[in-house]
Amino acid sequence: MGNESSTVVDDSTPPSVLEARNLEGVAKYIKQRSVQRVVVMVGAGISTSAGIPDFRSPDTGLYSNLAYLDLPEPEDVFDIGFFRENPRPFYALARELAPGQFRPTIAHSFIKLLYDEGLLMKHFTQNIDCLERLAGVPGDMIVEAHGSFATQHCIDCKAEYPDDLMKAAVAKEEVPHCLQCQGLVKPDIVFFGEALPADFFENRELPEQADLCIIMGTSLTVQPFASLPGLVREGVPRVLINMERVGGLGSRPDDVLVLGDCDTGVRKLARALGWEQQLEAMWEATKPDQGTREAEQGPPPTREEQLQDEVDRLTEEVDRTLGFSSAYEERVRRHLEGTSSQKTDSAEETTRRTTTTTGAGQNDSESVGGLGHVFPHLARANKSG
Ligand code: CNA
Repeated sequence: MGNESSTVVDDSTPPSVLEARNLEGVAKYIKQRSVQRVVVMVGAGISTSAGIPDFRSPDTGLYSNLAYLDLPEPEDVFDIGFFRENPRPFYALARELAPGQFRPTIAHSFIKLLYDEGLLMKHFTQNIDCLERLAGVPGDMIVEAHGSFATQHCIDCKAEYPDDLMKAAVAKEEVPHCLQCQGLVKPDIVFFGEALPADFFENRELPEQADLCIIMGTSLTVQPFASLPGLVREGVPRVLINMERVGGLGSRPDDVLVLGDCDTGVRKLARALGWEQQLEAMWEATKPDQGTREAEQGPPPTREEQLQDEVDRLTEEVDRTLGFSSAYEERVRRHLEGTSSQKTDSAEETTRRTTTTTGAGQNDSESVGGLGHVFPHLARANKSG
């Protein structure tokens, strides 16, 4: 079993199909039952080890950091009504999430391995980072339930917007405007209140045909995606690999709960299947080419530069903590004085309010407080502005 941080929760209910309610039992089931229709369902938690924050993890999740921006609700960053008023927080986030800067995790490679082994029926993802594609999973095996950055349209006249202009806008932290009507342009990511892509509804029933379901890195709180595990037939094992128990998983006799990080969980399952080396080799192949990287980014940092970076990082961390507490104090004070509860209703006012709240008695680097590590470009933007 090794020293995995993951804990297999094995309750007293005897399984009906599995030999045991653990990953060894799942591996035997896969081999002995010639499993061929595995449905995988994932969320932001499979990408956190790539460096992309999820939404809801305490402290590290985007919502705890976006809260500092003083949005009416952190979810508003993905709300179409809010976007119309103020698209900037979304574009700050877009730059962080946009494909091209992150390496797939070993959990993404595990999905590719399932495909190579001929077991994958469909991969349902809520993620917009395209990392499964980068890991080599073919596009027609993936249902991007919440859309992706692959295309973008004007939210008013619906005209398509060119890819190259979009990439440039995201990289430069600019809000792109429609070439035809000057409306706001948004990547075809599904915002709260918007319909899911047709692909989701066309494939939604597939879990009913699955002979195994693997769910990883999701809080299963966003509907209708969260309803997918419930469509898996009784008697078909469902494996949850997640930091926490979610979505009522564990309630059926053949549910297997692997509570811990996705990377450890998939490594453990691969080991039980005798696929460990293949998995590691597959993940290794996702490393960006070292030569190309050096050509693009210059030589690796010297020891002195590394030490300076570490000092800067620690300094930012201290600033961040201080920033949080002074901003909080300020907000409480203003709240008590009854001056802070006004909702702004224009993009300009929202920006101003954020700046006012965060800027009270702080220097520039503190003015984005805890967001520096999530939105470093905001720190730069504030400094230059
Ligand atoms: P969420 O609600 O933030 O939940 C994430 C879940 O993953 C939580 O239960 C965490 O405990 C768990 N988790 C976090 N890290 C790990 C880890 N390393 N190993 C195992 N479990 C972990 O995110 P959901 O995906 O459930 O919510 C759906 C939203 C998130 C979708 O609309 C996405 O578009 C959106 N999102 C996507 C990305 C991305 O594309 N990478 C990033 C942030 C948010």
